[in-house]
Parts: sequence; structure tokens; C-alpha cells
Amino acid sequence: MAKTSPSPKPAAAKQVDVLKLAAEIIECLKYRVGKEPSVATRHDWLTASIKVVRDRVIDRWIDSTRRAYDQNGKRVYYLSMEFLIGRLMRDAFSNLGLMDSMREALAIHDVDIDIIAALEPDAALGNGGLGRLAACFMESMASVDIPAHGYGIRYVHGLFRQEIHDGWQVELPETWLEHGNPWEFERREGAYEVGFGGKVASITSKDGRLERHVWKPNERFLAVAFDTPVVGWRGKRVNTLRLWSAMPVDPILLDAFNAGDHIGALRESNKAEALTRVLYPADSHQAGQELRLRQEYFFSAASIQDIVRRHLSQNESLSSLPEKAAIHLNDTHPAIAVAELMRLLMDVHGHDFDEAWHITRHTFAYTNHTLLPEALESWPVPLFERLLPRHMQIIYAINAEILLKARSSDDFTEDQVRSISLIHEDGERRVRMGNLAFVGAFSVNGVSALHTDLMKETVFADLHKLYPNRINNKTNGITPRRWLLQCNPGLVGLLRETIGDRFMDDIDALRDLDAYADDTAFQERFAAVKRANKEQLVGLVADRMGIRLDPSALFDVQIKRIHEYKRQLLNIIETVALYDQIRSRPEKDWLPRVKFFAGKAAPSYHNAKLIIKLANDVARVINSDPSVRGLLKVVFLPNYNVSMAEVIIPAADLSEQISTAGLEASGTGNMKFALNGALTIGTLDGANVEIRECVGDENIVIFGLKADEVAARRAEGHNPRAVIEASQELRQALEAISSGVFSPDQPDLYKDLIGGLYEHDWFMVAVDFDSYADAQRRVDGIWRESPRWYGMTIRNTARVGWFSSDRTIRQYANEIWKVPA
Ligand code: 26W
Repeated sequence: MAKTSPSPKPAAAKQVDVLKLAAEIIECLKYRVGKEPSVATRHDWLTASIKVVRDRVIDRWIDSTRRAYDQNGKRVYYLSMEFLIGRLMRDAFSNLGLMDSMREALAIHDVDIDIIAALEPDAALGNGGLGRLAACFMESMASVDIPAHGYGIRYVHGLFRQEIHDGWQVELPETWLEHGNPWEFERREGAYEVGFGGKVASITSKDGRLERHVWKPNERFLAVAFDTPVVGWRGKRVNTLRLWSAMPVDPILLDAFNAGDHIGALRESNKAEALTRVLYPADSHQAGQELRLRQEYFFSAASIQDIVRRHLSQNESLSSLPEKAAIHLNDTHPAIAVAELMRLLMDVHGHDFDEAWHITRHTFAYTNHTLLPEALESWPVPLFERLLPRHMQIIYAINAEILLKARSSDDFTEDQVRSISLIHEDGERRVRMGNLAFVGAFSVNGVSALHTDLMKETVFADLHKLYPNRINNKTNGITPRRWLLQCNPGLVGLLRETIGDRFMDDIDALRDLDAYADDTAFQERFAAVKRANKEQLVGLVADRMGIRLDPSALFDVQIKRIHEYKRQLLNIIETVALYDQIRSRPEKDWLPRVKFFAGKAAPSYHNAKLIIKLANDVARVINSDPSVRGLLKVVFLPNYNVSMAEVIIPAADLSEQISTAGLEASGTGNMKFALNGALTIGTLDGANVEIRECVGDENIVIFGLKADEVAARRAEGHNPRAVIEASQELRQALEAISSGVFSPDQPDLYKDLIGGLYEHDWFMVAVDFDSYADAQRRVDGIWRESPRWYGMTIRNTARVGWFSSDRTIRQYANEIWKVPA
């Protein structure tokens, strides 16, 4: 399949390039990998190809770094516990315009670039939405030319590998570094010490006045930087993603070693290794383990030291930090950075509390990504105090300041003051990281219009009252390079022929496609592209799962983390209902459909794992039932990751965005599907609301309760049992599942899961069922009228350019960070 290159070069110049690249690959193979072509493995070719291109990145990287230094302008620092990057090779080659040349250069050596590209492991240093957003933002910041550094953790094991055994999720360790990582540069010289525990000493002057505090940790580790270049579109700018790895200060404890305790001598080493070894796999409830808090502090402290060092290398004092640095907190995971900067300002650089607080509050900005109460981070005070005693003191001092401000206003009741406090006082005392991030930041943003409104009304209602100008909205976006140009070359080719190349640099130009939405010839070509993408997915499913699919069926896709609020269960129940109907009315003209599911469940999330098992059980029964005659197929693709998304999304006809309204902060998969010409079936939740505004109500299928209706029902305590009794289709499907039709060996397996729908139906699965089933039949109707279907999906592609992360990043730059973009 033809891949696109961003800047077609004159043929002769390109030929020179290709020959030069081909020679460089051989040289690299020889001198840097240490192999002759005849004995090189595919991995060796991959390494050599990456290094050849990486060399071309380095000049631009150094140039970008020097430009930032010379200008001494404001820099952006994006602190994130997660970066869900995926593969980097195609991204870098394509952004540098080298994709076609590298393909040809490798072909000269009889190497197929697609085969070696598939060997590159996904860098899965994230769980889902939040981590992927950080990766899109890094690419966009480089593309719109913002001097930015990403800071995170170099986990040895990223998100676990998922296998499905007998329908159950099994978690296996992920080993992305097994063959080394040709993209990264280790910076041993740039290591910082990070401490834990110990005591706080007070230094007093001769006259007995308290001068300052000194924290004397009793554990110390080194944070070593690993840098990865992030190449922007057309190579304009190359930014740095700096990931920290923990190392022992003393690799071998000589005293112990000399005393013959050879194992004990490695104690420090083992502890350090444990610190950055593995990513926590829960994306919506806080694990609450000490190691997690250690990880948060470790990477925040290393990052803040690095930022302070860089600032002081160019500026006299830290008083000017807010003019030179915007430090962005990606959710509360790095919120401890607020207290760490305060500590450095006061205890190391001699600022008094007021100065330090002024500098801090004008330097940090914070994004909230979820309103789910179980996902809001808080730490027990005793744990916090033991691990970070000085930070605990600082948090108390900040709290005193905030509570005073609230109490000095007549408008605040004692309840409201309590809700603003950084310390949760009912029962076990806990430090609230959301409140810390909120008060420590000059800007607090949500990730879609609806989510931002809900933030103001719910979690942060009282803080919003105290700081009414702080909360703002920045609707999420996705990078169109990875999520269109790279993943859908067929569509890109068609777009270039139809509306020219302008959209590749200015995504809003996709609008020109609107004029072709009803053009029959264009619709046919658009459909042919989709068909080819579906055939590719059919191949993947055949290879990995041995299931044969019909590419002319409607491909109905729900791929994302498995969570009750995302309501994969609603989709599965509707699938079971459809299966019932097909069997009871086989003579009807049913529409062939394939239901795709993929996603991981947090290992400790019981119901989510049960939902995976159910999807697999339903798939097994339906796929082997001859009476549905292949009209309905269900596929659960194991081990969903970024690379898999890049194959599935371009092949989707229908995008399932069906979360309980009010619970999905934004969603970003919804944007990727729409951009690649899928129709959305969804609730008015997260960014779906804004997608509807962009594509038009007539080009999206909306169903279900709205956010305020969900809240009202939850508050009044509704009666789901009555709802179920009233819907025959739903009742039958639920009875089938809970009586063991899909789990004959364990007939009770789904009793509790389904029982919950009768009891409380917290996520409104039963309540929204009829409306969802109706919406699905509307989808059937549209699919049958092919010109209407393609008119709608073409308009989706044409009208969602606004969801580019370049737009999002420009808004962050102009409205929050105040840096030129
Ligand atoms: C403390 C455990 C934990 C870990 C991760 C709690 C919460 C998280 C994340 C905030 C969850 C997350 O990824 N949220 C998603 O963020 C996306 C990017 O803004 C949104 O599009 C999704 O709607 C939101 O669920």
C-alpha cells in the first residue's frame, strides 16, 4: 500500500537521498549495530533504520534547544505520570518527510519497511486517555513550535500485556525495552538526588529566631534522565521527552558487602529498581499504595530540580520563574510538585513563604481529567508525613492560608470551608491532591465544555466560588498526523487528489470536502478506501484469532478501557437482544454486522474483568451458532494498544461512544473515529456534545439520558426493575445472560453483574437500553441507504478538524501558558 510523504521532492533530489540513506543504513548496521547485512536480523535492520533517521533529528534537536536558550523565552513543562506513545518510527519518518525515501532505501537491501516497522514495540507508558493525550500534546507542541519539555517516568514495564484465556483476561508483564530503545539518550551526567522519609531540622539564628527548615531524608535515590526527541510536523521543531529512571546512590553497600552480606549489599540497588519498574495499571481508581506515592514524588522532584537548574543557568533568581516557565500538571499525579517547588524556594533558595507562594501560584497550571470520586487522589496523612515530612508541613502552611481566605469571607459556611481544605478530616485524615493542585495553580481546566461545567458544579464547586476565574475549558484534541496522515494512507491519498494538500498543514481545510459529500463518484471512492481498510482489519483478525469476517458487513466498534461507566455492558446486552431477534425472525432481511470490542481492565477491577469474560462468552456462542448465518459476529481483540487502534479506527463504520452522560470527561477515541469517516452512536457526554455541534445533529446518532437527567435519577433513587419489566427485549436478554446461556459451565457467573442492573443500575444501562436499541435500528436504516451513510460519514471527516490537538495546544499556549504559538 502506498504511504504518503509530506513534501514531494523533485525526483532527482529524492533519488540522491534514497541512495545516501541506503548507504547510511549499511554503515550504521556495520559500525553501530556491529553486523554485516548478510547476518543482520530484522531487528538489526529496524535499529539501523531508526538510528539513521535519528541522526537527522539530532541537528534539528540541538538547533531547537539552542533557539530556546538564546531567546530565553517562556518554556512549557508538561508533567505527566503517563505518556502512551505507541510506536515512534513511522511518526518520526513521516514528520520528517522521509517515509517514502526510507521505504525505497530499505527496498534496495530487500528489506520491507512495513515488516520491520511491525517489530517496533509500542511504548505503552500509559493506561488510556490521559496518557495518549499527553503523547498527542507532545507532538503538537513540537508541531506548532512551542519550546516544551515533557517529564515522566521511564517504566521498565509499561501497561501489562493482555491475553484471553478461556474468555478471561490474563495479565502478563510488558517488556518494551527487551531489544533496547534506539530512540533514547541516557544522560548519566544529569542526575538528581531524590529523598524520602527522615526528619526536618529547624535552623535558628543566634537570637533564637527560626531561620529555615532543612529536610534530612533517610533514603536517597538518583533520578537519571533518558531523553527522547519528539519531532514536530515537517521537522520544524524537535522537543524533548525526559523520562526519569531511579538508580541507587550507592549501588553496593560496601560495609555489608565486606561483612559477607552479599545480598544485603544490594538492598539500595533493589529498592531503586523497584521505584520506576512498573506502571500502575488502574486508570480510574486510586490504588493507594505507598510505591505509587513514591513514584509521584520521585518524578515530580526530579523534574522540578531540573526546571530550577535550567532557570538559574539563565536567570539571576527564581523570582522570575513565572515569566519563564509554565509547569503543567497532567491531572493530580504530579501535584506534589507544588509542595516541592515551595520547599526548594524556601529551604534551599531562601525565599520567605509569601514570596515562595506567589512564585508557585503563578507557575503551575492543572488539568483535571475525571470527576469519578473513586479516581480522585488522596493520601493518608500518616503515610504522607512519614514519606514526605517537610512537604506535609508546607501543605499545612498552605492550607492555613486558604482556610483563612475562605473564613474571612462571609459567604462561606463551615461545610464549604471543610470542602476547600487540603486535608479531608472525616474519619481517616487524608491529603486531597485535587485541592492542592487547584490552589497551587493559576489555571485549572477541564477537557470538554460539559466536563468543565460539571467541575464547577460538583468537585470544585466551593473552590470555584473562592476563585471564580480559575476554572476554564480546553476541549481535548488528537494529532492528525498519527490519527489520519499515518494511520489512513488510503484516505489521505483520496483527500489529496480531491481537495489538494493544504489540509496536511491546515486541518481546517478538510472543510473543502463538504462540497463532495453528496457526489456519487466521490462517495464510491470514499467507500472503496473504507473497504480496503476493513480488508486489512479482516486480515489481522484472521491472523490473530482465526475468525473469518465479511468486509461488507457493518463494522461496529467499541475500543477503550473496560469500565462500567463506559458501558460495554450496554453494547453486549444489545448484541444479545439482536441475536435473539435474528433467531426468532430468521426470515427478516437482517443487516450483517460485526461487533468489535477491545480494551484492558484494571487487574483489580472485578466487574470490568467479568465484562470481558461476558463479551468473549457471547462471541463464542454467537459465532458458532449456524442459525445466525454469519449475519452477526462478535470479536474481542486481545491486547488493545495504540498500534492496534491505528488499524481498527480507519476500518470502523460505527463508533460506539456510549458512556453514562456526565461521566466521560471528554473521550478522544470519539474524535479519531469521526476524523476517519465513521458514524458516531453516542450519548451527550464529554466531547460528543461538541462533536455533534461540529458535524451537525443530522450527522450523528444520539440517544439516552442527558447528564442532568442522570444526576436527577441518581439523586431521587430510581426504579430500574420497573424499567426492565417494561422492556421485553431487555428482559429476555438479561434473563438469558443471568441464567447461564452464555456460561453453561458456570450458570451463575453473571448473576451478580446482571442483578446489579435490577438493584441500582448505577450506570443507567437498563434505563438507556430502549433508547440505545432504537438508535441502533436508526443506524441500520441509514446503512441501508448507502448514499445517505456516506454523505454523513464524509461530513464527519470534513467537519472535525477542530478536534486537532494543534488547536487545543494553541488554546493552552494563548490562554493559559502565555507563550507564542
Ligand atoms: C489515581 C488513579 C488514576 C489514574 C488515571 C485515576 C485517574 C486517571 C486518569 C485521570 C483517567 C483518564 O485517563 N481519564 C481520561 O482522560 C482523557 C483525556 O483527557 C479523557 O478523554 C477521558 O474522558 C478520561 O476518562
